[in-house]
Amino acid sequence: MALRLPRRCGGAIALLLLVLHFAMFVRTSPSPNHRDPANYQYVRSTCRNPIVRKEWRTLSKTEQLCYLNAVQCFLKKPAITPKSVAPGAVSRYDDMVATHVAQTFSIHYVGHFLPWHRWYTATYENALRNECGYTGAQPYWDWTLDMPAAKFTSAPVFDAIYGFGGNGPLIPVNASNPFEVPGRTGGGCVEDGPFKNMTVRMGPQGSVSGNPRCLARDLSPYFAGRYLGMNQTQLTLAQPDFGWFDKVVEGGPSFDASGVHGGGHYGVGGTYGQMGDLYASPSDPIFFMHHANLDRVWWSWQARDLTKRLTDISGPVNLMDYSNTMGGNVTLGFPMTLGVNAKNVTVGDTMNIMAGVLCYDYDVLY
Ligand SMILES: [Cu+2]
Repeated sequence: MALRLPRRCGGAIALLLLVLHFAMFVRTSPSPNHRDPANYQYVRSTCRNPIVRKEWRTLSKTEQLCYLNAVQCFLKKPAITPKSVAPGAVSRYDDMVATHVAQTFSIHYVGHFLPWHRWYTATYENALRNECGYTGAQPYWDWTLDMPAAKFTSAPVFDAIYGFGGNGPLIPVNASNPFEVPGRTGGGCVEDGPFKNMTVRMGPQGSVSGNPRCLARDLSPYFAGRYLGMNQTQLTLAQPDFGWFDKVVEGGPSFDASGVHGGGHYGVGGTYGQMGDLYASPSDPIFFMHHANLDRVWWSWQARDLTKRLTDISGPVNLMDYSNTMGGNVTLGFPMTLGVNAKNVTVGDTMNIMAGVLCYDYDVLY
């Protein structure tokens, strides 16, 4: 199926600027959601015109197609990762996945999990804009709007034309497989949508040598229903400090201990889809929609008390080392890298989405 190309993605710049201006004008009055109104303006001191991230279903059809078109472009751009680092990387998209694969065990279940993925998502957003002519902001997927579980598979993000396509056909799991995600319904190659013929190359597991395969999904409405509802999101937002907040977002390593993070990954990726692969999960373009919303959860939490939470960071340097037996806690000066994809930054550089290396906002916060 050919992707229906939007007629004028770049030509919409003037209109977009108008919309952004309007959005900014609207945001100068206290918003209906939980921002810290006394402090929300000062955080923008070095970022006068943030691009505004919006929920997928609120974009116009043209905006949706422009975004999907930019992702297709990025999938075709040649890789820049040296062959010695990721021999199998062919596209710029592979460059992004490769750096996630290579760092898997140093960027999850650590204090800088959220900062690293904030910088990673912003870098992807910048690449779509700078290298593929996209003029909008990274959209987000607010999964709470697709609850309860019975509504999950009809979420707009899974639309075959104005979305990322849907599930794969059911592939049974051997009964002894310990990684059988409860409620899984697919597992095969995605059968419709713009990524039906996408070639995934990085992974599985830690491999960056190139293993061409299809994009697979294994939707579990049941699993999504357990972790992606407003109740779990509110529980997350109610945490008193960053240490607890991050733990509740990430959850534990087993399916039964997931938070909103695992809810999106296993709800979409199940057992056989890339979204369920801790290493190669960014292979599914829906990854960035999910992580933009996780970032929005974090920013929503920060915005409720900016004075404290623009600098509140903690959590282990080493994987799951919550009692610090292997090392210490992450601090604002902790360095992070995305390899060839972006300049190196520190955790502190990513704490404010409207300062320094970051300049975006969200239309609505939780
Ligand atoms: Cu990740």
